[in-house]
Parts: sequence; C-alpha cells; structure tokens
Amino acid sequence: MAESGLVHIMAAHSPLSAILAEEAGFDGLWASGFELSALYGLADMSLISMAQHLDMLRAIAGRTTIPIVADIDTGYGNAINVMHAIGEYERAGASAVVIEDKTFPKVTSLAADGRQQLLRVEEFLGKIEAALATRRDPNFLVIARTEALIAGLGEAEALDRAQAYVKAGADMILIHSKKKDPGEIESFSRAWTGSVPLAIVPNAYPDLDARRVKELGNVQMMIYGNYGIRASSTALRDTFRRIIADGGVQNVHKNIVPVEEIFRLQRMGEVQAAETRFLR
Ligand code: SPV
Ligand code: MG
Repeated sequence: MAESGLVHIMAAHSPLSAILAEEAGFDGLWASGFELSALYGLADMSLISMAQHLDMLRAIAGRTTIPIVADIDTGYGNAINVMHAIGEYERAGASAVVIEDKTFPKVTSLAADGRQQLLRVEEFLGKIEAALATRRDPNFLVIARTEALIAGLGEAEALDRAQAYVKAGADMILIHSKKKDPGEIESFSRAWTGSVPLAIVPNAYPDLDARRVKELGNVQMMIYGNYGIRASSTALRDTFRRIIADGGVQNVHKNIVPVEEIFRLQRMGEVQAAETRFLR
C-alpha cells in the first residue's frame, strides 16, 4: 500500500485458486469466508469453523508468496475468542485480519433481506483492543469492518462506528455496501476524515473500478470478494453441462487447460527432479 497507494486483493478458496491469483498479478489474497463456505456448499453464516478456515489458509500460505488478508468474520465469538483467533492466524501465515462488527453467528452481507445484527460499539471496541493486544508483529494489520451500511443504519452511524474503531487502534477500516450503485461507498469515502485508509469490497457495485477509486483518495485496498468462486462455478457448470449434452468430452477438451498445465501448477517438474535425485 505504501508503494502503490492502492492494492488489489483477490479472493482465494483453495491453494490452486490462490496460485492462479498470484500468477495473474494480484498484490495479495483474501481468505474469504464466503468463498470457502460456498466451496463446502454451505451458506456464509458462521457454519464453517475456525479450524476449517485456518487449515485452508495454511494450505494457501504454503503454496503462495503474496500477503494473505484473513476474513475472520466476527472473530468466532467474543473478545476472548478473538485473542485465540489472532494467535492462530498470525502463526498460520496471515498478514492481516478483517473483523466485522456483527453478532455471532453472522449472516452473509449481500443476501437480500439478510438478518443483519450489529454488535454494541463498546463490545466491538473490546474485540479490536483484544486483537491489538494479542498480535506479535506490529505489521500484522487489524482491519475493522463496519456493516452499518449493510444493516441499513446509514452513513452517520457508519462514520461514527468507523471513527470509534480507529480510536481503539484499528489499522484500517473496511466499509461494505450491498447497493448496486457505488454512491453509498463513494459518499462514505468522501466524508471519511479518519487517520487510517479504507478497504472496500466491490462485489455488489462492480462499476467502481480502480480509476474511480483512486479519485476518492481514501481507499487503499480493493478486495475482489467472490469473483474466484463465481468464475470457477461458471466454468464448471458450462463444462459439465456440455459433456452431458454432447455425450462425451470431445468438444470441451479444447476449451479447458491441458493436463500439462495442471502438472505445472502442481510443480510436477520439481517432484520429478526430486525423484531422480533421491529415489534409489
Ligand atoms: C467474503 O468474501 O467472505 C466477504 C465479502 O466477506 S462479502 O461476501 O461480499 O460480504
Ligand atoms: Mg466474509
């Protein structure tokens, strides 16, 4: 962020999707709760456990080199749960966590008529302070996410909450919106006078591209929160339907990567070199 002023963070739900995001040139990875829930065929409603999310994050960290921003939802409970989570995520290889100010269990943000319940500000401040007191590396970012706009509480409430979270020591504020139009986010960003930068997740309002974001000034992180799982769902569905329709793989095999490309992503070359060297 210090170098470019705006970083692009792609959601990853697996090491393979993370490798592809790194190769495409993203600055970092978003260990997305939504994507991992969807990978398990589950709703993003605190059904995936911390252990499941951590396991995937460790696997991603083991196969990539760019920073990982961990989506830890509500922090898996109260401030004590947050302390436990911070230790685990820092050890697992995350560079940042995002904690949101909703009650546990949370409801996914973009669902129409989703039941959105926010935590008392005091209680959330305790969770931020607990996270900051637990981290070992001061460069491990604690990003506070307010869901005030998602809950329909308006810009004033979102700004008040965000300012309070910064006072508690949050390193960044993630402001989220489910409006199809970016106006709500643009308005919040223009009104933001806090001392830390903003992160946004342009899932619902795709028209807000990097050029427009740079004009806003305060936003330094764009998280592409569900594009990996949507892109792979499109590819899988189209390919599977085509095979059924055609009665075979004679057409689809030309439109998908050859198996040699999967070998490359699996680093088969390195494994074969190790075989030659060590298997006796
Ligand atoms: C996620 O990717 O898990 C997010 C972003 O938190 S969203 O699903 O849009 O809330
Ligand atoms: Mg999430």
